[in-house]
Amino acid sequence: MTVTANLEKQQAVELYSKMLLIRRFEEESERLYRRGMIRGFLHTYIGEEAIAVGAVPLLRDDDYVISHYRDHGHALARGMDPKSAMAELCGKSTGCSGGKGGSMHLFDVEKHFMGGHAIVGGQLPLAVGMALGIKQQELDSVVMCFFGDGAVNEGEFHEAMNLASLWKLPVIFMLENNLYGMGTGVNRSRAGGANIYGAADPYLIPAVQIDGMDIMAVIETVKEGIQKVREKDHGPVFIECMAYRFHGHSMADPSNYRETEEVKEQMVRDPIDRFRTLCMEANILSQEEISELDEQVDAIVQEAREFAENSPEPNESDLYSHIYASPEVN
Ligand SMILES: Cc1ncc(C[n+]2csc(CCOP(=O)(O)OP(=O)(O)O)c2C)c(N)n1
Ligand SMILES: [Mg+2]
Repeated sequence: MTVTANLEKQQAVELYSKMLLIRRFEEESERLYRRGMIRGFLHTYIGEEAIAVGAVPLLRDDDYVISHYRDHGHALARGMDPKSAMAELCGKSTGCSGGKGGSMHLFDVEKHFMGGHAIVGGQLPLAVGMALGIKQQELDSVVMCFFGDGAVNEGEFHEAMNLASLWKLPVIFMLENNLYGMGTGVNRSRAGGANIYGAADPYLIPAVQIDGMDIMAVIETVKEGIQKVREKDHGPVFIECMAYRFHGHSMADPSNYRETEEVKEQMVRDPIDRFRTLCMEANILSQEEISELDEQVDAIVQEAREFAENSPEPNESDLYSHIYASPEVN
């Protein structure tokens, strides 16, 4: 049986369109950054799209997703409106966080997309807290938590793994191992090297490592993981998705710590190219259909850009809303 044997045309259309939407959305956001329309930080997910698109759509509406600052892919895969995401990147009031969060703080409570967190590893204890809430309410929702290889060296990672396992909480830990944390290779920052999934062993959490740039592998593994975690008292699972980010850590990164050869070699694994080839070779999608989908995605992204450009900045009066403390204004 081939990997495409169970792939329906409609599913192929959805997976391809979603991955391409994320890619084109981020390419457009890079252009907007260069034009000064987007300021602050901008971390793209280019090269890693198969992880979010393979995993997130397998969840139910009452499940939760939480992510790190490289969050555009997870938010769009969860169904966030690209217009509201682009407006947020541009700091506009129509953005999902009112234009006050920016690229690293996308948020959509209705869709149970709980951010966008800039502190490396900061989302891990939050995911565990959310899962504890689910368990205490005796619900069967699950929490899918995305984080990078850099987060594994944080104390919070170990605290989160410990409590999630001890209390048998419904968390799917989705490690996106792209081999770098900013400019530092994982072999230079982690005792134990690049194969991280063994870090789940001391906490008795079942763990696997997969090719995170192969969307079919992501779907197969995550589907099984969700099923297990949803069982009462099963506890968490840990999925290490091996990937590579094609661009720098952020727009401010000239990326001169990686050899051009290495990047070129990794680009052969491009998840979108591989999936397109797979669908065409298995006669699931034709060249014409692919071209049509490409055009549709381009139109969505252009609409998002126009919406963001034409949206107003937040009002001065918004300065003091959605913050913890009420400032004393004299
Ligand atoms: C607690 C904390 N320490 C340091 C930083 C600075 N910082 C931002 S991103 C990053 C690298 C994280 O890499 P990784 O978790 O592998 O995610 P990736 O960027 O590769 O997706 C660091 C060190 C931070 N934001 N938070
Ligand atoms: Mg990394």
